[in-house]
Amino acid sequence: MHSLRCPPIIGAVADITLLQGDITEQDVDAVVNAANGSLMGGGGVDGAIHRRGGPAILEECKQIRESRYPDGLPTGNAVATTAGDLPARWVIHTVGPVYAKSEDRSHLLASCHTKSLRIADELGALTVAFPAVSTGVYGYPLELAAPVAIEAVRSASTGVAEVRFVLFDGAAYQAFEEALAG
Ligand code: AR6
Repeated sequence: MHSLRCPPIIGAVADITLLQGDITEQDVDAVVNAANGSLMGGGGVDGAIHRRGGPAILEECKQIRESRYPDGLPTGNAVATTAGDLPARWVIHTVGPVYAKSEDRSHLLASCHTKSLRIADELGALTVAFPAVSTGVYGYPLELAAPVAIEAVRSASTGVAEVRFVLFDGAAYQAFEEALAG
């Protein structure tokens, strides 16, 4: 039996959808993890993904650290691993910026989204779920992060058909709804 893998349709834009819920339950090709540079897990969405996805994710993260990023994954970058026991096929780990009042780090937050979509294209993922990167432990205000995330996805040239922002609570959902309308 032959299988044909189509190249990503570069030049296309993804449909953006919003959902209030838990990203670990999403039946998509890839879920994006709001990781830290160590790739060794943590709290928030990172903790939830590793808990529900099981040890296979951490194993692959360790290999990536050893082989490609001995000093850790730089902020604004992304790498992919298996999704282990999650419904998704892959986890794309990205490192968002820690919010700082004294410095505009929005380009790094935008980069998390464009680089994650680039990895999704390399994998052939058609549906990708993002959390609200940097808006938890890393302190990025939702009303600042949401428009950056939406604009980065809107302007990305990608073969991904659907980008689903999965927002954990009502406040995050509202911020993304306003950014999408704006
Ligand atoms: N599904 C969807 N969204 C979630 C979930 C979930 N299961 N759990 C939390 N959120 P955070 P960051 C939301 O802190 O700010 C970790 O320790 C949460 O409400 O997970 O990028 C890492 O290891 C918030 O809106 O990520 C890093 O050290 C959003 O996900 C650091 O936190 C992001 O919150 C990264 O901080």
